[in-house]
Amino acid sequence: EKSLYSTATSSPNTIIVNGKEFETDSEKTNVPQNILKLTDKALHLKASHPIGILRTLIENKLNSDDHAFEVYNNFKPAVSVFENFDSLGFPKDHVGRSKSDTYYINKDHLLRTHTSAHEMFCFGNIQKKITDKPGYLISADVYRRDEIDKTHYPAFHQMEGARLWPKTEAGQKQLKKDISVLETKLNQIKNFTVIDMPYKEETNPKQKHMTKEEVQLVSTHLKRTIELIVAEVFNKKLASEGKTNEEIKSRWIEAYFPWTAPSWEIEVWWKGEWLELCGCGVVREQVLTNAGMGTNEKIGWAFGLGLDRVAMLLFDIPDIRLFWTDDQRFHEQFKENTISSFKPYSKYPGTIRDISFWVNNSIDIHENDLMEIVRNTAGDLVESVKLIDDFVHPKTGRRSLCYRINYQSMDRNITNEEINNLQDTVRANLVEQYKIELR
Ligand code: FA5
Ligand code: MG
Repeated sequence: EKSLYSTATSSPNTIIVNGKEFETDSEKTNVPQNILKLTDKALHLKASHPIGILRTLIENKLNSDDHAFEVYNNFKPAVSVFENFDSLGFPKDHVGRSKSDTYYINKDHLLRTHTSAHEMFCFGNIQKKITDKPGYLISADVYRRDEIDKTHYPAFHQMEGARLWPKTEAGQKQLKKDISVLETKLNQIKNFTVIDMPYKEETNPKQKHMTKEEVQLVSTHLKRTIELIVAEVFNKKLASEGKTNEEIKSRWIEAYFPWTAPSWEIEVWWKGEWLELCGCGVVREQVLTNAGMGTNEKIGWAFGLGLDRVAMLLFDIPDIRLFWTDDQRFHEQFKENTISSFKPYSKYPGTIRDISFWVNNSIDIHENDLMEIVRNTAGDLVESVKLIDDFVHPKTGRRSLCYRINYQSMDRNITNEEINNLQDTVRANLVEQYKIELR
């Protein structure tokens, strides 16, 4: 019998991630081969790939004058549960830790779900004076078990940023100076508006060890930094379309992250909707002390920005799966340091297949489990999977689900026979693993 987790390159009880071997276990291991294959892609390092172009654009902007940020772009995606969750203060029962949301390599290791997994290490480098820069930027691929559609893929990219100042009078003076540099730059950008609200401690509590003024200063520097990134990126897009006078509108909303307080998210108005770009906040002291710093030593901020959706809109990319294609007709369209508009090379028609079944009441099936079976079977030939019917039979009390799968290739025609085979495999796997009854 073929196990989901066995590979040609390793024995059944181990898996290899970026050349490193890990023991698997029956309790936690749930990372499939088609996801492991993505861990070697490093799209953010490709200078003429949209993700790489966007990363470089933001790095250059942030490091343009004072070079305050150490840049880390080579962290591998296999990290410890401690790095990804514990070091950041995630509660033990946080949903993000569940197997239905996260790809586990084994009980102690997982594919990072966000670049914040490296905060402890990078703050540690500041503490140990391995770098003399007060801030850092990390870009990397991250992994989450998720639904499938045009804007969701189980792998995407984030850029993490952070910056610290000494919690002293001299530190505050420096912080004020740094803020005025940012404000001068922002004042020169005429087509950018931000909706922001005064800081509200009741709904977005600060940490006890910080004064109100410290929170005010750190968060002002944080917000102005992110606003500058947003203005830069969206102005590049407008310029590439010759629409330099168009308004860019963004807004700040309150948020919550276990390792920042207070916390926010920024959204940008684009084509009629608010697009969530980035979560951020004032770094909690626990993260700094976990990295070896003393209490009351430093204060600062951190942010985590999603690169894929921004790249989709900057380069007019209609489907997030295109980033991962090997098709040259995609790659030949992009050039280093250049924002350009993607021209779809061909569109093959999709084919819809529905699957209806009675759920087995004694075996839990999470929607992400179904997504994964579909993806393991059909890979990037799945365009989307959607729940179209969910009902409970009034007499028997049994639950019936119906999912609609759209099979579509970005680069070739798929035959009916091929789709039938895929669909049969999906059905058989569902029966075998979740003991459902097909209808
Ligand atoms: C985080 O991942 C936090 N680590 C961000 C952070 C860092 C907060 C440092 C505070 C301090 P969140 O899950 O909201 O937060 O993801 C951050 C960004 O990644 C989102 O704003 C969004 O732009 C992007 N993102 C999240 N999920 C997806 C997805 N499935 N596909 C594409 N982009 C996504
Ligand atoms: Mg979010």
